[in-house]
Amino acid sequence: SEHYDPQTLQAKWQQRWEELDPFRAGEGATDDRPYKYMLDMFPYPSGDLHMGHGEVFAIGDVIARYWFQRGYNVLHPIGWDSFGLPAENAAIKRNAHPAEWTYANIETQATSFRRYGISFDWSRRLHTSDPDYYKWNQWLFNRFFERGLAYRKGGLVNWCPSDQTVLANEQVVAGRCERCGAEVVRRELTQWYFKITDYADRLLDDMAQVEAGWPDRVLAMQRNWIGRSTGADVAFAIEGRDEPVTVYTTRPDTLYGATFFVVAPDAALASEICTPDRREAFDAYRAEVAKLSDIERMSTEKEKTGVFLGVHAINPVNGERIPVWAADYVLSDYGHGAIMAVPAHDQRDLDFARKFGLPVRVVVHTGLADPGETGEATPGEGTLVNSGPLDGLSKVDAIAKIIEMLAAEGNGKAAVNYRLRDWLLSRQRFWGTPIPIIHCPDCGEVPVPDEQLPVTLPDLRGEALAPKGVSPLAAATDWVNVSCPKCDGPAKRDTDTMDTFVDSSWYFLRYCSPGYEGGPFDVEQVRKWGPVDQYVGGIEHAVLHLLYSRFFTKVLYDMGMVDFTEPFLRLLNQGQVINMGKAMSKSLGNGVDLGEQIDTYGVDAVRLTMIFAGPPEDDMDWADLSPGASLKFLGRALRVMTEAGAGTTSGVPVESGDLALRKVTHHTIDEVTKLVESQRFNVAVARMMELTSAARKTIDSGPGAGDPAVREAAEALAVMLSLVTPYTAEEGWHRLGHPAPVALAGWPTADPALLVQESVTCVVQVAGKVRDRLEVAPDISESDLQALALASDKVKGHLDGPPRKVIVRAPKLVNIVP
Ligand code: ANZ
Ligand code: ZN
Repeated sequence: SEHYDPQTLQAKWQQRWEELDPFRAGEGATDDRPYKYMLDMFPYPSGDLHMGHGEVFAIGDVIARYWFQRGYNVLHPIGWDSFGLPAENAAIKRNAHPAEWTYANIETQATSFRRYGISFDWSRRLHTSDPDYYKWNQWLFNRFFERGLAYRKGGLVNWCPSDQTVLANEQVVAGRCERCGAEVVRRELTQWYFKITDYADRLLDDMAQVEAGWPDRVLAMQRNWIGRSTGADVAFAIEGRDEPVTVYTTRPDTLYGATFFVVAPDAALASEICTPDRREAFDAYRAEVAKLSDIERMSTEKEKTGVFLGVHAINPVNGERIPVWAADYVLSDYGHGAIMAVPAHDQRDLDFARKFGLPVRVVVHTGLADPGETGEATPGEGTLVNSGPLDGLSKVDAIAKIIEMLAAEGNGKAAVNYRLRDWLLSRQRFWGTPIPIIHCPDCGEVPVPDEQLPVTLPDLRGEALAPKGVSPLAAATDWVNVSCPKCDGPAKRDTDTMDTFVDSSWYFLRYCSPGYEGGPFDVEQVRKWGPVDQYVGGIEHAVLHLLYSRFFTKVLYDMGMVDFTEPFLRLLNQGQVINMGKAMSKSLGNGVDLGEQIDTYGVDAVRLTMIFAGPPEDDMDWADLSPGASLKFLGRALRVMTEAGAGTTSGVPVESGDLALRKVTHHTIDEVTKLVESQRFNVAVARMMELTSAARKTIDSGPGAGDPAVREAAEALAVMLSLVTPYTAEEGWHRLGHPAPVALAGWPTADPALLVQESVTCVVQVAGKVRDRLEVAPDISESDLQALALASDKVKGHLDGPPRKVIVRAPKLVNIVP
């Protein structure tokens, strides 16, 4: 038998595929195949492809290749998310331009992708750092600006002291920079924002459209991030202040239990109402709080701190005077930056009350012990007490009634609140899209006119890019100083660049018409291809990228540019590849190298190992897997295809072939089809392996390789294997005598006549004696079999009432104890 050498196969077929270009998405008017859009999250060009890429793209390729085989017109594009900090840091180190590192890495990855055999349409390749891509980021920014969805404001922002740039809330994970892990601090800065909060309700409500297609975990994370809650706004008068102060509460039913009032120390209100004798204490406290992150401030573990501001608030329902404090656990940019504190029913309020000796008043009787004594707040359901007209009501009824009462007096109303904040998009770094705004002393913020786009980056390199807290662009004075597009007077360009998440928020639309010059994308093409049918990528994007893309899609919908409101119908989050328990990543350097694995075992064995390791969502430990065994299997599979190709006697109809093998083949086709559709790719591979063994058996100890059933099995195997191991499948298909590539051979169909399962004889015993024999399906359920046995006349004749016990061992035995 022939030696199986993966490297030779790779060289041969990679070149053939490049000539044939079989994966180009069809655009012709005559192409009436239905459209499918398969998208993998595009890579960041940080170096060569790693094991994680190996996995995502192997999974995505199974889906894309299946669709090709099913006769769809498939769009399966590739591009690079090529702006960002690592390129800039590398450029500083090497005294080079970030583009040099970036585009060299892109070429490395592109070469690896070709070798990896992914079914991309290479003609649609894009790089977000190309001016003809980022031009459209700027164009879109201008549209957002016109619609009031891009605006500048001052305020406290998240600042990464190591990367020397601001971060969006979404990029701060547990108080640290999502990218470099440094502890994030707060800084006062004026920055550009996208008004994603305008879309909060739609971002929540439209999730119904993807409910069935997205992992529950991701849906939950998005819901949480948006964080819609319902409750009431309640106005409290503050003694000595003309205007009342509004608080947001999810529990207006507990209003009679408010025993103090808390203002965020960093809110303007705190400083405004603080009395002179408390000023010194307050200023010192505020300075301390400024050092803390929101996460630290909100932590339930943290010791409560605060200062009394010297004034009192008036409870609108009972006129009670309650002290006003400043405390860090109240955030300035959430709700209204002030709260009514109800220590009996809110744990943080209770911790604070106990620390500072403030009263605790139970207003909802829950049946649990007094929080003032136990230190455990009782936030649950119950019956209202100590609450005047609310007494005796349930929580829900009390909420409705108090809102009615407050509204009648003009002291409050029902309200909705969100955790979501606007998307901060300015970055003080170089390698990104310049914000297309010109600041004019007379005209203010003036967008660069569309016809002058793109605003390209000035040519800076090396030291000039070193982080210094202001954008490196600010130093490029020739670039910065321009004349105002409106009044022609001297003006300056905005020197910040956009968050690179802007680039990835719409790249999937650009793929539909990558060279289009009339706009970010050709609306007609997007109408044909969009939305993405299947998206594959990592869980780390559960909030960031996916939320931003959903937001962009909705804005583009409102602009009339797309006709759908959700960009990705189905989402698959692949598991991680780990090595001996440790997550693999370039930065940690504890990984197995994809290139080395391929050199040793070949592309197909590596891809097969990844797909066969388990369900695509599960993590896999490379140390537990055996690419060597995959390689052996591929050798066996190719031998079956080779022998079938050489052995077939022509002119013998397949119907006369070995029936047992034919049944296995058709069952395998049937099952693999269902398994691929339900994304159980590992089980599909197991079935292909079984088919290979069955064909081997027919060759060796059955009618032999010349039997037409062997050819039928080998051809089905080649097509099914092409989803996972394209090189082996292509070579096998070729040896079976087919001149055209296997990738477009067409998916095999199972003959229903060959799927009928034979019956099994089931013995029915009553009191240990055989009383009947039933012919049943081998996969009959226990309950069906029991019903069938009890319905038998021969059985009934030996029972004079309902049996005491029925023991069912499907499909072969039912034992009845009368
Ligand atoms: C009184 C109360 C009584 C509350 C009670 C809760 C339980 P979510 O669900 O996250 O929206 N809150 C309001 N603004 C705040 C701010 N700026 N910083 C910190 N906490 C703030 O939470 C809403 C609840 O969080 C509000 O309801 C308020 O406390 C607090 F038994 O008001 B509650
Ligand atoms: Zn001007």
